[in-house]
Amino acid sequence: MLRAILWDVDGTLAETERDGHLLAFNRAFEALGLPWRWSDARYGELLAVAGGRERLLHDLQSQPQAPPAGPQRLALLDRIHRLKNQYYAAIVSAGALPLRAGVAELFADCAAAGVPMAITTTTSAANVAALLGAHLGAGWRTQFAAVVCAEQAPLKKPNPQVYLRALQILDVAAVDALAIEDSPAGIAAARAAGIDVVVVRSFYFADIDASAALSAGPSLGSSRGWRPLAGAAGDDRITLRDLVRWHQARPAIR
Ligand code: XBP
Ligand code: MG
Repeated sequence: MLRAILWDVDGTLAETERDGHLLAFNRAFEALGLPWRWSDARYGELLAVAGGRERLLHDLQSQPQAPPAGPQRLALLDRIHRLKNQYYAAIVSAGALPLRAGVAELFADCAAAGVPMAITTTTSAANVAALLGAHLGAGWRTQFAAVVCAEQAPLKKPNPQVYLRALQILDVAAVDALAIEDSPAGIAAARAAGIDVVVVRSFYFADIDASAALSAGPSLGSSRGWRPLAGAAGDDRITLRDLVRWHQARPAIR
């Protein structure tokens, strides 16, 4: 029985990578007088590394203008990452990062049906609070039975820690939960925790192999383009009914 929906944040709730973190990283590089910028394409490659700080560390290793490995490099890393998060919060509060289509409606479906929701993300609690506070208001936290972020789950996806912590807090068995994810690392993390996954394709992960997922499609805001088919009840978006149906059918789908 479907007893909890676990939401990834970046790429799933909003296009935060393309329209938030990437812009904010480049603004931080500029503000600190650093000579490099990340292109869309380069950021897409770097997304193979989960976690903004880890991603930056990975890139600094190949930046010829970065300080050599050691305390100086780590201090620069922390300055960039801190400033990036300040710019990210400013982008969010300026209203430049809308929720993706269909997300708010699925939140409402879960609330109406009394299905608990959790946030399961590798980003920080502050970034989550900025995004959800902007869209759901100051009381956003009350809409989620669990919020598990980088601080509570430092082992980042594809490690299953974030999902295992959420299941523990919710007191729900993996088989009774469903994750909504957009990235290969996120799918792997949920599957490693024994949780089935619905994949909503995002800008940077539009063409990923979603064969480990129960279902995949381009947008929660439309029932078109989903495999297995969505909208059986005539809905023109992904509804809780679709999630329940896919979850019930999982022995047949996998
Ligand atoms: C998201 C991430 C995050 C963001 C940046 O992965 O990897 O690290 O890119 O946020 P997922 P921070 O969607 O799988 O949770 O800089 O706060 O890490
Ligand atoms: Mg994601």
